[in-house]
Amino acid sequence: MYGTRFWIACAAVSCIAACDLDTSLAPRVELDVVVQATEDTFSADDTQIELTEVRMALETLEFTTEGEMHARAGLLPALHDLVVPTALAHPGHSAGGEVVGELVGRHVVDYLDAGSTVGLATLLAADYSGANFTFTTAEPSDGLAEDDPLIGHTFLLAGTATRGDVEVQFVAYVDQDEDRSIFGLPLSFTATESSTEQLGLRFAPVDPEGDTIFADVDIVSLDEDGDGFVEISADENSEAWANLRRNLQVHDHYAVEVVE
Ligand SMILES: [Ca+2]
Repeated sequence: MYGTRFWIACAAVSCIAACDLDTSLAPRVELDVVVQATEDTFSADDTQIELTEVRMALETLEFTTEGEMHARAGLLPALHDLVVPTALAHPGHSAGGEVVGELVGRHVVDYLDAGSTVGLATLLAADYSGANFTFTTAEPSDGLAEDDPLIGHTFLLAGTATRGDVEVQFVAYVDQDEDRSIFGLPLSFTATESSTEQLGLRFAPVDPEGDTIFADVDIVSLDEDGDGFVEISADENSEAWANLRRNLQVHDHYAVEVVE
C-alpha cells in the first residue's frame, strides 16, 4: 500500500514536470551497498599484520551532491524531506554537500566479508560527489548474538602481528563517540532511475599515503608478559587504544566506490 507521503511525493514530482524543470531530478533509485575487499595483510613499520576480523557499527550512510540541486532550493526540500526522511534529523551536513541519498539505519559491516550486502540505499537521481557516515556502537538489536564481543563497541579488529620470530595474536575493541562522523568521502556517480550499479564501502587499513591504522600502535611491544596475546581496549592499554581510535577517525581509511 502506498502511504500519504508517497502520494504527496508524486504530487511534488508532477509539479516539477508542470513547472518545466528538469524531471530527471525527481526520480529515485534503490541500490545495494556492498562491502569491498579489504587489504588484510600489510606492513605497519617493521611489523607484518594479518587481519582476521574487522567489523564496524555504523549509522546512516549518506550520499551528497553539490551544485544543481541548490538551484531548486525552493521546491526540492519538500520532496527531499519525503524521499530522504531521516536526512533532516541530522542538520549541519551541508559541509559535505547536500544529502540527497542515504542508506537508512544501523548496520554492522563485516569488512572481511567482501561482496556481502550492507543494505539498500535510496538515492534521488542526481550527480553525486561525496558520501558521509556516522559511527555508532553495536547493540544486540543490530542482529548480533547477545554475547557478541562487538556489542558496546564501534570496531572489533583481530589478527596477528609478526616481527622477526615473534608472533602476537591481538584483539582490539574501539569505541567512537556518538555522532562521530566521516565526512566528504569522494564519490563520482550519476544516479538515474534506471541505475543498476552497487555502491561499495571500502575499509583501507593502509591509506593512499601509506599510513596504517596501526601508526603509533606497536602491537608486538604491547605483549609485556610475553604470552603471545594482546588486548587493545580502553582498560587494557589506553595509549595504544587512543592512537588506534584516532587513526580510525581518519577519512583516508574509508572509501565509497561505484561497482559496475
Ligand atoms: Ca600478553
